[in-house]
Amino acid sequence: MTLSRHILESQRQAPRARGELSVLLLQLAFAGKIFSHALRRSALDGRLGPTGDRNVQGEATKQLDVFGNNTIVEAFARSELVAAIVSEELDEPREIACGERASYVLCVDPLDGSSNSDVNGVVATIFGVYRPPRENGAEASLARVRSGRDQVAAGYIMYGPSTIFVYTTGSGVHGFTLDHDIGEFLLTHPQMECPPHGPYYAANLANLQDWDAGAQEYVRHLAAGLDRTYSLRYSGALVADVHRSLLEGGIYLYPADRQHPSGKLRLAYECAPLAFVLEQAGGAASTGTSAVLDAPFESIHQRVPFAGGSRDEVAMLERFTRDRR
Ligand code: AFP
Repeated sequence: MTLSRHILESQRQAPRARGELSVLLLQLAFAGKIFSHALRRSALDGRLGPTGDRNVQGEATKQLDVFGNNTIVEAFARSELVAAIVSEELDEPREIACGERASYVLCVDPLDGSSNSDVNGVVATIFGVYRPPRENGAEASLARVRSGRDQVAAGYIMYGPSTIFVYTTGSGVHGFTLDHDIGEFLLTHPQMECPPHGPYYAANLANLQDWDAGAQEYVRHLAAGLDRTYSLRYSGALVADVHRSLLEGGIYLYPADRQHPSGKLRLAYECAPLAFVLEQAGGAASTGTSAVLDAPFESIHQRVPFAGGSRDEVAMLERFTRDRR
């Protein structure tokens, strides 16, 4: 089963669908193939290392951040598929010429885990496709998005030993592995289900002293292995850690800390898309107090505390947070 056939078959389940979302998803997969090819050759082609610039968040950008961003923007620049692209690497949303008739806004983190890129570690592209309410035919814009619940599709492309495209349109989560020989994503992980609990936790423990008391006690509780034994796995790429939780169970968390009082991860193009995937697979994602998908949108690069993975571990974190408020 190719990704294209899978997307077209899902489209048939929605009789009023006009096919635009299908083409949009296929265009993302196309960008993923280009990026996957470039990543495999990045050391050979001199694409590793920093650019010397900083993005709007003040983070040093890598050449691959710029390449990933340009690949996505070019894949949509002359299409009428999206009205705008919001990206971690763009200060402002990129309005797409001719996109004014489009119903969707695309939010992307082109290169999640960029600190891994120079050490041949796992990196990923995260995407959320939003359909904001359009009163009186107004143009689709992120300013009209109320929360992550306005997503109609979300997923990620993970560039590891193999390249995997994982997506949801609200009817389960499906994973496809790129067969480089034939240039197709093929269904390898149908109807992914996140185990209700699992043996892993992922967090940057260097920040532990700066978290709120609930998060600190929660992680100490997991590490002590009082209910079950938990092993620490932290890759430096949110997607890789969430993907592990999705397949084998467990939790990834990046709580607020002194340096990041609202958390480090961005709501529109990191947390909400992964929350949609996790919920669709039977897992959960929380800000520590409520569902990430219910967090109201305020600005394009807004950050939130994030915990995502198996529903038992996420519920336990919420209990610790509540008890220490
Ligand atoms: P980038 O998207 O800028 O690469 O950020 C990576 C990330 O958001 C997430 O993927 C990691 O889990 C986390 O940051 C790593 O942050 P620390 O280096 O502070 O642990």
